[in-house]
Amino acid sequence: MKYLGWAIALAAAGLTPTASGAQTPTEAAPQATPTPQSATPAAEAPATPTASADAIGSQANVPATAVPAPGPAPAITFAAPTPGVGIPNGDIGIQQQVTAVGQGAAAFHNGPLLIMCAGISLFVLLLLGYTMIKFRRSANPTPSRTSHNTLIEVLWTVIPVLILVAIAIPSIRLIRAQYSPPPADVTVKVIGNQWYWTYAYPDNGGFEIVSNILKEKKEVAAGVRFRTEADGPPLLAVDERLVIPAGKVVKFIVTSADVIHAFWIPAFWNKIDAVPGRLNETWVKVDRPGVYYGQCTELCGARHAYMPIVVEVVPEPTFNAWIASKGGTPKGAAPSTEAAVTTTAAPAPAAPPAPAAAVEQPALNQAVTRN
Ligand SMILES: [Cu+2]
Repeated sequence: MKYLGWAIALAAAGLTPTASGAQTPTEAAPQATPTPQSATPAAEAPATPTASADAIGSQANVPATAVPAPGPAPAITFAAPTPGVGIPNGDIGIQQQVTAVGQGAAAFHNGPLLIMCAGISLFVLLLLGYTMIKFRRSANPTPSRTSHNTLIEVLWTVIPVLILVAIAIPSIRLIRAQYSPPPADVTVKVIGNQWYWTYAYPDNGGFEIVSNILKEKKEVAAGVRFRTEADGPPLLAVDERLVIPAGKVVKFIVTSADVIHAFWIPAFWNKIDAVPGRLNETWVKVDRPGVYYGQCTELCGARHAYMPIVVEVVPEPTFNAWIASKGGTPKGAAPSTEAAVTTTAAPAPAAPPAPAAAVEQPALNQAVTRN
């Protein structure tokens, strides 16, 4: 019955759960106002979400019967995360990197740096042990008076210098790569707020989306959108994802509307402060479509732990369609009226297709929002 209620609500208002205010309450961000009719000018859109040209593998979570034809189709179905990629999975060490800078940095850390650290630690430990045993008091009743040894002093100065130079050269090369962005294909302005993120696409019509954490089912009232497994793990799932195209240089201009936050997606190897009144810049180029999770990493107040970041990397055609569905304009294109997009990432596991699951997951239909 609840399921039927959703279907009726969709048909009557042309709204998806998020658009109808199913939003994390209280401190939740001001949501972009949905435009019930014009935002989804797809009354003729196929009733089956998977009929989208961009559906590439994972199927939409809403069965065909959930959308009463010929009403407006639910707009966006996001991909589910891929275990082990872009998401913490309990492993120690650095997350699998999906950018060239990240891969270089992780390889440098996991290879030469760890080997050097372990070697130096072991050497110092052995030296200490040797000294403690060989020069113990009982074996040396008359202590040595040696105070200088030119050779050793030169060695313990020169060798650390060489080690530091060996670390500095690849490190500086990596820093230069990180802070010398190639010309951007897409620009996203990232704004930290207490305690949510907004993402604006200035080159694509300037629309802005608001991204709030998704609460657990038991924390929200009936009918309000809650987190599902397809959204991601607890405390990391959001209602609106930051969508970027695969294989393109994406520039992030990062700032804040209130206090200092930090924008961090571990799989991208980028962490940059969001400072009020200041524009910081970082960039990524991700070839692998998928869902990548991050968090605010600057203590920014009481709900600092509740402003996660979710980036979904999609093929460029899907990205352009998503832009259009948000009321934006794909770069270099005339304003589009396309809607009813299914954004999916290739390796994502299919979400449960059972109607019962759809009842439990009213949230997967993303609202079409526009400014
Ligand atoms: Cu923050």
